Amino acid sequence: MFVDRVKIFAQAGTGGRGCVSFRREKFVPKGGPDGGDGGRGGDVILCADRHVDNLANLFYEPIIKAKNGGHGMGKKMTGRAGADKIVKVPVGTIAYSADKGERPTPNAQRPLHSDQLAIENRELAVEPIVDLTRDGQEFVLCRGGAGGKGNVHFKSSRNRAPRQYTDGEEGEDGHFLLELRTIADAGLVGYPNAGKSTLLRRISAARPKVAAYPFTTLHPIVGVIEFPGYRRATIADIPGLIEGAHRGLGLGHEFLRHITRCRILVFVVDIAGSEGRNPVEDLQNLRREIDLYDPALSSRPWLVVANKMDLPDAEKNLKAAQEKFPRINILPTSAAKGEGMDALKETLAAKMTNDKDAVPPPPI
Ligand SMILES: Nc1nc2c(ncn2[C@@H]2O[C@H](COP(=O)(O)OP(=O)(O)OP(=O)(O)O)[C@@H](O)[C@H]2O)c(=O)[nH]1
Ligand SMILES: [Mg+2]
Repeated sequence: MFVDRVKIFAQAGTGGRGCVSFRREKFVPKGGPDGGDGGRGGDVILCADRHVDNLANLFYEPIIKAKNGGHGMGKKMTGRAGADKIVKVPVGTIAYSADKGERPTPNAQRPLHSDQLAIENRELAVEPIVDLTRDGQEFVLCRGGAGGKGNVHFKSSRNRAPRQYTDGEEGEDGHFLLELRTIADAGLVGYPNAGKSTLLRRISAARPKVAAYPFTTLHPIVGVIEFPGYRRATIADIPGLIEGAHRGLGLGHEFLRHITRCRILVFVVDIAGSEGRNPVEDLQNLRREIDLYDPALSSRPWLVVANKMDLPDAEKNLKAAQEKFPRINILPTSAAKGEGMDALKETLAAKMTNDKDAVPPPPI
């Protein structure tokens, strides 16, 4: 299962209690206080890991607790520190605070509708706490409590047999919303059945499912393209978009969030119009949907892949598209036959190294 939004409850460990104890030893009368401190509680730490590709592990285990610290002991022994809880999350995970006081309800099977989520986000109206964008990046989500003090700390000339101690501090806790925004160099955007997954299979080693029905791809899949000279780029296949996605039609805008962090948008159209569609209109609709989702997205560098060139009518439609978008790079391909793949790869490589286009996407 692919999960890209999840609510969790995290609780760091409580510090151990300080100890009240007195030194007892042969020939050492009134040995004095020797109660040690409590150990610290463990932290809850988020760690970005490129080998994790979604948040499903947290979906099944939304309550995360780190271990408590051990209590202090006699002979000035400090209690053991509570073990940290390290939660592996995919690179591109953003954490928001979602504290409304309640415990997380079991996560709904499918994340809520995007508009609802947008409202929920606005309700939270919070800045992200952290954005984990690098592999191995760590963030302490909840800090463990410090250990309490043992009675050795309370001795003084007037208080020679102190019985005071302090309890350990409570660890931090809270509700958090974790959201994944896939980070890739390029994102494939297109209508269902345009051939996005077929294209990704051709140019990378990724193996998304391909079938002749709409919405075959249900969640983003990232592939790696190798360019000559040991250069590589990541490319994300996003589920098909349809007109009215902003109203929640099809899979809605649910997955567009994953292309907000792609540097280049690759629009894939079925140039043959094989399902009675007009490719030029398709392209305009896609651009509009992107713009409705986030106007900043429509100003990203983009190119068009005119797929299914092996079918009749493709040539004619390609000419029409080129006339309509004269300044845009339109690459004719046939993903099924593997034609035009080298040109596409070259264009992508050039676009990625081109300084002007290589602006890093905004963090969120
Ligand atoms: N004739 C022809 N058929 C193609 C070409 N590329 C893809 N197809 C076919 O189009 C159908 C849909 O391909 P997919 O790659 O699953 O399309 P998609 O864009 O990933 O679709 P969704 O995942 O549903 O959004 C499949 O039956 C492919 O075999 C092409 O270049 N020529
Ligand atoms: Mg697909």
